[in-house]
Amino acid sequence: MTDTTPSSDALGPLERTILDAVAAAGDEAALEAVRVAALGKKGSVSALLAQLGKMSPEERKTQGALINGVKERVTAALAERKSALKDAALSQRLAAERVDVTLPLRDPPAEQGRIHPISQVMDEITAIFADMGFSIAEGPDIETDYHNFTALNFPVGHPAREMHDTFFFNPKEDGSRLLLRTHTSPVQIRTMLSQKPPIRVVCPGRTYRCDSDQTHTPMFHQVEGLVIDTESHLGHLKWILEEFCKAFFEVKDVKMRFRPSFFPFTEPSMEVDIQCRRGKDEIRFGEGEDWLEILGCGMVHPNVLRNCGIDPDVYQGFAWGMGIDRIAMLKYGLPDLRAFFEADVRWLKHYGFRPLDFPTLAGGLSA
Ligand code: 2U9
Repeated sequence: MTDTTPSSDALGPLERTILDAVAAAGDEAALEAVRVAALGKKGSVSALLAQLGKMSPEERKTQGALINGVKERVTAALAERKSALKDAALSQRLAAERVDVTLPLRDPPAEQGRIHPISQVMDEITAIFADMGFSIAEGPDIETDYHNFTALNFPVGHPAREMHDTFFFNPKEDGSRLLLRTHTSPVQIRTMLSQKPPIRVVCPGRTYRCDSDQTHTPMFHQVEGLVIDTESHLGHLKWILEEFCKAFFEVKDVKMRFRPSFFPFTEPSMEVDIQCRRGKDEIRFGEGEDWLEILGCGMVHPNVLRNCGIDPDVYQGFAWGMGIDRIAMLKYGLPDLRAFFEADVRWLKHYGFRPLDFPTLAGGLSA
């Protein structure tokens, strides 16, 4: 029978090898591999323990004490290394996930977004008229020839139709053709067709004309207003427009000048200038000797009332219209009309308005 008894001399190098491997294990997975190789079912220390059964009682006593001593020290070393590796992993994770709570907060999305100056000016204008008791009405951008022209007293073939440089769609089978509305006036036509007087509406929206140069863009914005009642007259119109201009330009007083003009849908028709002072780089309202044209207006033509089923012998009213883009540029000192439509976020960050600062007459329009 061969002697399988491990000598204490053989146990020493084995224990050192295992303890070195324990110390060298760089993570918990490597350490587990060392444990299995030593103490697992087929491990080197387990193999030694398995031999105890074949020994004489005397040998078993001495060898058992030696091998179990190795097993205990290896087990203790494994536990100690495991705990050290856990601590190191935790320290590493804490360092990687470090948060500096003293850093300033990043702006939430609602603070970063900006309202486009045109939207801001539309909101300002509608806030002023809503405060006077007007409702806001909207309608489609794609209109019929009837709502955009015929109902507004533009006779078929009349040169005023040509002045609008209309974008037409291809004609339908019946010869009729849709168009991109050239003004927001069809919204008032739709309002008069669907509501009975008294009517007080303002209609903000996009409008389109086939025109593009330094001061015109093919898509632009308008706000129009309409009042229909039994006794509404030019005195009311003048008061409304004066109150509007004072509120919009945020001045105490403003002089206005009404000049005769022509529109097919109003009679009489007028263009309105407001007093201003033109400086080198700025324009001031409510002072100075210069004039700036800001809107057109007039008494609604009896034909327009008739076209909407309203009896002009009973009802009368007035209307006005203004372009928003130009007055937005004037009010907020925006130098270039084209920038409105370029969607440049750097421009919007500079000229845009904070979304939570709503324009109100009490809180300030441009606050
Ligand atoms: C109805 C009846 C009458 C709206 C009006 C104007 C005068 C006007 C221009 C201002 C600058 C258009 O953007 S602009 O070029 N508009 O001068 N608009 S009266 O009159 C109406 C509207 C609807 C049913």
